[in-house]
Amino acid sequence: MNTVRTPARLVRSLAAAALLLAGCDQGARPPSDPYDVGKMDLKPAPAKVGSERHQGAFAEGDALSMGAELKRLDPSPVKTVRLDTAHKIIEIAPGVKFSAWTFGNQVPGPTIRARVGDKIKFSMTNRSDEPVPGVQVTAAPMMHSMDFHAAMVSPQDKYRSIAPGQTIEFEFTVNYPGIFMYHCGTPMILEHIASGMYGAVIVEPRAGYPTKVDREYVIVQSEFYTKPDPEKRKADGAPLHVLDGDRLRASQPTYTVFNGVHNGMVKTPLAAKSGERVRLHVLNVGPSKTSSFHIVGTIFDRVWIEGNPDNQFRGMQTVLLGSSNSATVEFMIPEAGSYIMADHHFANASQGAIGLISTDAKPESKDLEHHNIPASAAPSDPDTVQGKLNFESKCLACHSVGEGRKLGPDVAGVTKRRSDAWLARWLKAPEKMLEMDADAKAMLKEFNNLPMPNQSLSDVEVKQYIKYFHWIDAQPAGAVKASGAH
Ligand code: HEC
Ligand SMILES: [Cu+2]
Repeated sequence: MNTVRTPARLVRSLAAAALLLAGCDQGARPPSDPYDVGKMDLKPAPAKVGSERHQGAFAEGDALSMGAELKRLDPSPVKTVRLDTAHKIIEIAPGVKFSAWTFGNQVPGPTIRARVGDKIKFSMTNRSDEPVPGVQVTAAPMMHSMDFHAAMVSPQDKYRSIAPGQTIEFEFTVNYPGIFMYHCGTPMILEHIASGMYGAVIVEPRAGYPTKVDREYVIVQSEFYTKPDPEKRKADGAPLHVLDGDRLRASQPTYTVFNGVHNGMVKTPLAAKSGERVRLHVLNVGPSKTSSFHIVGTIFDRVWIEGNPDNQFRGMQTVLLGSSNSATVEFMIPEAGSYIMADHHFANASQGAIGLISTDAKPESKDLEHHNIPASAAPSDPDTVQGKLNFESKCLACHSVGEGRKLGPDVAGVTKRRSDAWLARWLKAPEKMLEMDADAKAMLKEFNNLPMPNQSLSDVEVKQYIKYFHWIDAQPAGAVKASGAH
């Protein structure tokens, strides 16, 4: 374009520029760079490695979401996060039991949500040497580590490998907004990632997102490379599958999935209503394939590449994600229907990278698929729902619902053998009850003198667990099952 500038205009613009410069001279700051390294925390304290092992739940922290549904941002500027490594048999497709290595006892690991400027206080015990309740076969104990793409730290210090039984602790501040992968960085990294050791950190801009949405979910795409166990071992009566090293090195997955499950979220779609605006945080962890993420029936109004609103595209049909690339996408659900999320590399979709966002979905059941818990009756009262979610994240390591005893008793029927007052006292301070209450003492004996650790529960949480227990006991026998060890 040719704009002819008259001398008068030129003079005016020069004068304006001069004024601006003069403004600077008088102390007015230029617009500040949100990524000014001067304001970043780039000197976190050295990591600590110790031999005291953590024994409670494998994942702990208010900033964690366990499934596709993303919890609201926890307002605390310091996020205390524990993700222990554990070996576990997971079901990646109907009947396909896979010997996985995990963060937080699930694949993908829990999602951490934070805001730019927040400090993450992270700790992890390598518990790969622990027997999994109810399962005979697990992988041999081994070294593991944690590599956070959301951090700016010395990898030699923070991301070092720790031995079974060791605990590592380190802190870092999240300096950039985005959706960042985390994964195990212990050689062979490819094997550790392909075995399930990954998850997402979602970092909001300091001032929040520029748009408002009705729903928010996280989708993690990944590949599994499996073969039937050459030793023909079984898990829960089904043939065990193990990592196929040849397929892995040839980038030939057997399954490509969303949130750890073949056709993840087809049986239990994500919920949305027509007219609503939905935000999806999509991370492709690979380890080796690219995703062409698409939703049949709508258009991405906004795409923030890597989850940072500074990297914005409008009106996109797909978003291309290499290994460890991510995007936040926002779109409308126009009319009633089931909108299909798929990797538009259709070879990948045919391996299971498919899910639904549906106006018919029951919101209460959407988290179930992810936990490998059979979809069954679901509560609707908010306290009961919260009690259930908390139970699934904090208590399933030691308890089941209707699936028999694990390290602790099966909680099905607990409201029939204990009063609410007894349960409240127990949940608040099991160690005190074990000192003075005869029933508690008898129970301790029955459970191999393993005392239930105090779970530091608030009164509200205690009330929610008790409500959930009452809800379980009001269902027809056998209708509710949760063991977390499938
Ligand atoms: C590390 C394992 C562990 C974890 C985690 C755990 N518990 Fe327990 N729990 C036990 C054991 C073991 C017992 C049996 C009593 C004992 O030996 O201390 C028990 C007993 C109980 C009982 C009494 C059951 C009965 O039959 O009367 C309830 C209720 C209970 N736990 C609830 C919970 C809740 C809720 C959580 C999660 C917030 C939880 N537990 C987390 C190990 C655990
Ligand atoms: Cu590892």
